[in-house]
Formats: sequence, C-alpha cells, structure tokens
Amino acid sequence: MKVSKEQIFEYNKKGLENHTEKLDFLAGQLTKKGHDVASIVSKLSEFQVAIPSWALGAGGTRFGRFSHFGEPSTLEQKIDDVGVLHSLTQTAGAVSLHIPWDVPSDYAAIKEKADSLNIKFDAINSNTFQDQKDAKESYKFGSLSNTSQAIREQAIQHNLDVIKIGDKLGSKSLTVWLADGSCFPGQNNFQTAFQNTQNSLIDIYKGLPDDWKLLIEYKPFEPNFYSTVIQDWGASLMLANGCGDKAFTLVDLGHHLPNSNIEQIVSILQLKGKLGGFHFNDSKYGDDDLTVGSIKPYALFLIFNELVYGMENNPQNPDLAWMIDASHNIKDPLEDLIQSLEAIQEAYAKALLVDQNLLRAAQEANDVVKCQEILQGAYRTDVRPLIEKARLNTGGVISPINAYRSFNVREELIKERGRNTVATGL
Ligand code: LRH
Ligand code: MN
Ligand code: MN
Repeated sequence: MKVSKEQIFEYNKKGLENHTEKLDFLAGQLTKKGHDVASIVSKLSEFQVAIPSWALGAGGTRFGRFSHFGEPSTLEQKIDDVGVLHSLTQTAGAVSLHIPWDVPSDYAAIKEKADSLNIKFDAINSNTFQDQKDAKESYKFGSLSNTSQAIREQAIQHNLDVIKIGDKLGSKSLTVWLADGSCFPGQNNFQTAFQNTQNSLIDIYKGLPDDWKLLIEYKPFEPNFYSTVIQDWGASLMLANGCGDKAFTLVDLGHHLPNSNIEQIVSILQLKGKLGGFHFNDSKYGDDDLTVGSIKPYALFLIFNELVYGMENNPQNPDLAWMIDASHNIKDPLEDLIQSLEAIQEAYAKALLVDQNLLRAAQEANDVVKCQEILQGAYRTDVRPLIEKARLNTGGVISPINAYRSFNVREELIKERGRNTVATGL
C-alpha cells in the first residue's frame, strides 16, 4: 500500500479553499503581533519524529490484544507503514528499530526501501528485558545490573551487536532502556546494582562509534514494582556522566511519577547539554502509552516551550532524537500515530508563538500575571492552519486522519496482508 502524489493532489483540492481562508486570517493576526509566519511554518515542516517499529501493530495489555488486522509482520511491512504515515503527514521521516524484533535479513533491500520512502533510521533500541531465543542466560533478575558477570556480559554483548546492526543502517544512536530493578525490599543491593550498571554501560560506550550517542532512558517502576536501577533523570544523568561526552539522558513522558515537573527536567538537562532524546506519549496514571496530547495537552505545550527555548539558547545540547513511544489497544495504530504526530506539531507550533523576549521581560519584572498571559495566549491560539500549511508545503495532506480514511488505507492493508496478521514486538 502506497499513497501516491496524485491521490494527495486530488484530495487536497477539495479542502484548499477552506484551508486558505483560515490560514490567511491566522497569518494576518500573527503578523500583526510581530510573528514571522513563514519561518514558523518552515520550522514545522523540518520537524521530524521517529516512529517506533513496535507501535505499528495493535498494542496490548497483559489482559489481551485486539487486532486491527492488516498489521505489518515483517520489517519491510513496518517500513511501508511508516512510509504511509510519512506521505500523509510529512512528519514521520524516521523509524526507530528494536532488536531483536527487527533484525534485517537483507540490509541493502531494507535501506533501499527506506530510502525510496524518504525514511531514515533513527536511534536503535536494544532489548535486555526479555529472554532471547536460544540465549544462554536469563534476564529474569536483571541484565546490565545483574549480580552474575556472565549475564552482564551477555547483555553488554547484545548492545554491542545492536550498535553493529544500527551502523549498517545509518543509525547514529543507541537507546538503552533497562527493566532492571527489584520487586521486593531487600531483593537488591541498590549500590551494587547501580555500580554494575555503570560498569556495563561503560563497556557498551567503549564500543560506540565516534559519531554515535548513547541514550539512557529512565523509568520509576514497571515491570519491577519496588525499585528500578535507573529510576529517574538524576540516575540517568549520573550514568551518562560516568560514561562520557557521547552519553545522554533520554526522557520518556510516561516514565515519571504523577505530577513530576517534566518541563523543568528537560530545561535543566538542556542547560547541562545532556538531553539526548525524547519519547512522546501521554498518560493518566503511569506509563500508559496513550496518544500524545490526549490527556494533558497543556503540559505537553509547557514541555515544548522549554524545548524551544533550549533549542534556541543551548548550543551545548545536541539535536534531539524525537520518537513517539505510544501504542494502543483499541485504536487503529496508524490513526493513533497520526493523532500523536498532530499533537506534537500543535504543541511545537504553540511554543513557537511564545514571545521569548516579552516573557523574559515579564519574568525580570516579576510580573507573574503577564507571564501567564503570554504562555496561555500562545496556547489558546488555534495553530492548525499553520500545521496544514507546513504539510502542504512538503507534499502532505491537509487532514491526515481524514485522508487516511478516505483512501481506505486499513482496508487496503487488510486486502494485501490478510486479516490474521500479528505484529512482532510488544
Ligand atoms: C519502556 C519503553 C522503552 C522501550 C519501549 C518498548 O517502557 O518505553 O522505551 O524501549 O518501552
Ligand atoms: Mn520509551
Ligand atoms: Mn514506556
């Protein structure tokens, strides 16, 4: 299933008049306020978010899984799906693979397919939270932190193998997320587990090519429910500092205890030049992996406000690896991802509307009310015409969800792949 340029052209014709009317009005208003609309639109067009290979099939809970059928069952098909997302949205120009779920059988063919769809290989993920087929050692009691040297060595070797796979595809970073931790008090010696993890990460870091980054993800609980070894950004930052300049902290929005001030975390990490990557999703209770922006869109905007500030003011921080880490049980996964991509663009566009100079002046004058007015003024703007324009400028569709449905994408995928497909991965 491919969406053609002609299909997109014909589809856009219908909505163009309405879009232009809304855009002209908004652009006029924003220009009067001193915004450079063309520059905002081009920043939106440039912003690309990686799609994780594991979000393309219906997600699940431990209680069950409900298929939407026509899901990809091979790496080729996963890349095809990202291609569909990218042709509609022009925002999904990268894929993030998970090893061993996505080991390519033919590297040249996979690269060629991705190239033809304009898709890059972003951060590659290792997996030491599941036991691998035929593996000698088990990760039941942890991987990089394990008390057994043989288990740690197996987990280190897996990460080194993942780097090699990513290197062949053009990836430039390795994301490590560990499930390591404990379920009951006393089960682990916190210090030993942390030190083992640091030493293992240093061994992985030594195998990192010069132009690569090591991204260290944290998470406070699940699947371990008493402690995790890398529980928060502080632990991740300490480990990254212990590895070296090419190691960074990765923030996943769902990996915080309730009410954590995530915008403050990303801000300080950027100040220190140590924010490496970002996983988008939304949550009500824990690591719910819900559609981005579906629960706390204002919080997402506040995070973007800090990210935009950091991107403009913190040259010491590298470009970030952006990825969606959401997957859902009851939505068509591609529709879910389109909604997430739109929510990200929306929060980004609103953050670009914050007048940073005005905000700084109000902060310096301790004008608390004005500070809030500035932020909320940007947040309350309906920026959707800007996002539509950014998509139109790069060959996407005015309304991706609408187009996805009118092109009968899911029906076509089911025709091609059959109903009984099972996505590999989570
Ligand atoms: C862990 C996590 C992490 C993994 C992915 C499969 O909760 O968010 O990023 O790699 O899920
Ligand atoms: Mn994640
Ligand atoms: Mn997660």
